[in-house]
Amino acid sequence: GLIGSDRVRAVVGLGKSGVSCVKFLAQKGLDFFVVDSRENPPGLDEIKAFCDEDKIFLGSLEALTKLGVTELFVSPGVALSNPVLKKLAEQGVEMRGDIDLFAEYVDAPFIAITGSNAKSTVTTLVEYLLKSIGKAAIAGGNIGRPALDTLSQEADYYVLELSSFQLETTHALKADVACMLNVSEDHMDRYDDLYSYQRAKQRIYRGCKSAVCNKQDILTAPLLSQDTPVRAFTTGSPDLKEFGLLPDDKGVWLSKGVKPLYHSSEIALKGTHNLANVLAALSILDLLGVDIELPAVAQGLYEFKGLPHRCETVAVVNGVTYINDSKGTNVGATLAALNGLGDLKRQNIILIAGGEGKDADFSPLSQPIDKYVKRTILFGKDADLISTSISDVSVYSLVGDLSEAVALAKSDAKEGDIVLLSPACASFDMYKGFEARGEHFVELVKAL
Ligand code: UMA
Ligand code: ADP
Repeated sequence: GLIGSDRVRAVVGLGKSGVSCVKFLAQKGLDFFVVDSRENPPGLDEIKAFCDEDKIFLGSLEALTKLGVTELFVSPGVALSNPVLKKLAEQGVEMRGDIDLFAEYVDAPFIAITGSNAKSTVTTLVEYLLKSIGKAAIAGGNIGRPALDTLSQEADYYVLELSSFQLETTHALKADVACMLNVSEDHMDRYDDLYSYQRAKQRIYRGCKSAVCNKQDILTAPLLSQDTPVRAFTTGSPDLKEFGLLPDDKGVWLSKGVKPLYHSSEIALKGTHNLANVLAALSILDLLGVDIELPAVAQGLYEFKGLPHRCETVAVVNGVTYINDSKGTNVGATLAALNGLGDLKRQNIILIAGGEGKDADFSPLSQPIDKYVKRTILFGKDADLISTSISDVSVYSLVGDLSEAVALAKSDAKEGDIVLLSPACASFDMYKGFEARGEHFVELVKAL
């Protein structure tokens, strides 16, 4: 059509997001260029059917400066601080992303979920609960299936997991429910400080119809007009309209205000951090107008056991429990795992950590390590760096790889102990991703 016909678009990056943008724009009959800094980007073969070869520029982003572009769809893996992009932005070129395109075209209600941790768990749980009550729900975004790809299927609800990188290039999200779960340091190799990272995450609330935030994490608090409905969740006792926990002698009740809804013993997900995740999911459903006391919701909570690689029990060998938390790729996740699994009466955990630290500050780990960990076993690129943060409080060993780490953990562990892989780091120094690292751990444990 005429609208936007004067735009000159380019898709920047040919990973999963770039490929989804190419296919989507092509299906809409819109013209675009494609640029990737790599000579041989992963999505190249997949886009050939949707894009003429003379529109594809590889090996550098420099081509963008010569194409007269007005609008870019920048992949999340490409930093907006890239010098070429920075210069174009200064010249008024719009920096958009796949999520902005999704928001422009989606025609069903959608939920957007961000946070430093628990995004995938809550996204999957919301999708699961909506399906349990008979709704067609499809999850996508940072969780792995690009948001635009979900639009090829009709749905009652789309459930998007969004990263700070995706939100940086999203200008008008207008989610039906926008939820920020928590903020703790991550990706400090891409941000100047915690606050610029938090500012990116706060964009989730732009134009939203309703919002969910974490009462115990001020950085998640939305700035919205008074008439936008907001639900806060907390692992403390809830005020009116809040979701929280009310204790009894056998555990806690997940409650809305003073009204108990579910007992913690009925919920398949374990650990206080996971109860927070369930409360967040219930808050979202409540804002969608779903009756959160429906038997189908109860059944869903009873069944949903969480995702692999997130505090997943692998095996109990000689009375020692081996737990795979390979998705613990930042300090906040490892803190949650230690606080969730630690025994206040003794140091019961042997922690295996390390990898690509993304310029994180590891010092917050020292307190729970002091409380709960009897030995820390470190491997990977930033093992040394972590050791300097914990050497005062913990016995630690530096090992060459995960297989040495598991062997050492086994020789050290006594009945009743937990061996926890929760690296507080990304895996890319030694693995293709957190899944490969977690699968390697599972393999090593199964061989014990
Ligand atoms: N790259 C270049 N040059 C380019 C373009 C990309 O070198 O011109 C590199 C990037 O530096 C990066 C890699 O290619 O190392 C992949 O980047 P990408 O933007 O092409 O990634 P996609 O394949 O599109 O995958 C992205 C998300 N990846 C990132 O944000 C890095 C995926 O999240 C997401 O599942 C997918 O879109 C679908 O929406 C992954 C991730 O690691 C799981 N996310 C981070 C996290 O969860 O911590 C934010
Ligand atoms: P994300 O998609 O944000 O990475 P995941 O659900 O995949 O979130 O979980 C990532 C890591 O965070 C896992 O190690 C998991 O055990 C941990 N985690 C889960 N829930 C919480 C929470 N509420 N607070 C902190 N960490 C959490």
